[in-house]
Amino acid sequence: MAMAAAVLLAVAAAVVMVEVAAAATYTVGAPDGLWDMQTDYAEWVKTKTFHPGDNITFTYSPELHDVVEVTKAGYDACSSANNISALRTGNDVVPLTAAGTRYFLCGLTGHCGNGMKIRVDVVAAASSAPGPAAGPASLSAAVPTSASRAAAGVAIRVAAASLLLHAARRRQLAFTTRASLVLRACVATFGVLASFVSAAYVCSMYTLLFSRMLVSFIFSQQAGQQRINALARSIT
Ligand SMILES: [Cu+2]
Repeated sequence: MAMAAAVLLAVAAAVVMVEVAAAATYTVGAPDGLWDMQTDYAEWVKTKTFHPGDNITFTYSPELHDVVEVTKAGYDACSSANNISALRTGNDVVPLTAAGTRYFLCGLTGHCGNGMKIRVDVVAAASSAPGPAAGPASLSAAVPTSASRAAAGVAIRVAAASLLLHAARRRQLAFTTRASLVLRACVATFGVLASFVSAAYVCSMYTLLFSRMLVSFIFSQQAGQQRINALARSIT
């Protein structure tokens, strides 16, 4: 049982690791900042490696900022004129679906010029070198890698599920057996107790009845004797 638990734990950990590897969510600017004018985004992205499937979240006050996805030209010129999309909920999640470079900036006047712009390089999972050159070649190379990774993930999940199911069935069986044993023991104990209690009850009832009969018999005898005595006295 302990062995099975250890195996299950290991499988669960593996599934979690696959899950983590498959999709990470980064809050832009965190932990030192957020989507604001204080954060150095060039520094922030240096410590991250973005893969297809990851998400980036822009967290900010929508009264103060927004998020505009732009082209490289827009990024370089701090222009949101020909934007790809504009977000302004204050908690915008952007899925990084494919390898390539994405550009975002704040569309409010002067903010981009003050550093509110970020370039996100999304690289294929197998490539450990984060680089800006995420061209068509690495994109096509990423396809079989991510496919095999997904297959491995599915296989691990299926194995984990069947193990869990097996363990659950065994535990259920063990539980049912134990439960029926406990139930039977309970019924037996209760039966013995109940017969004891009922026997004691019947006994005490009979004792009570008998003593009452005895008492009333004695009293009636005494009363009869007294009446006889009184009668005898009145006669003599
Ligand atoms: Cu702004």
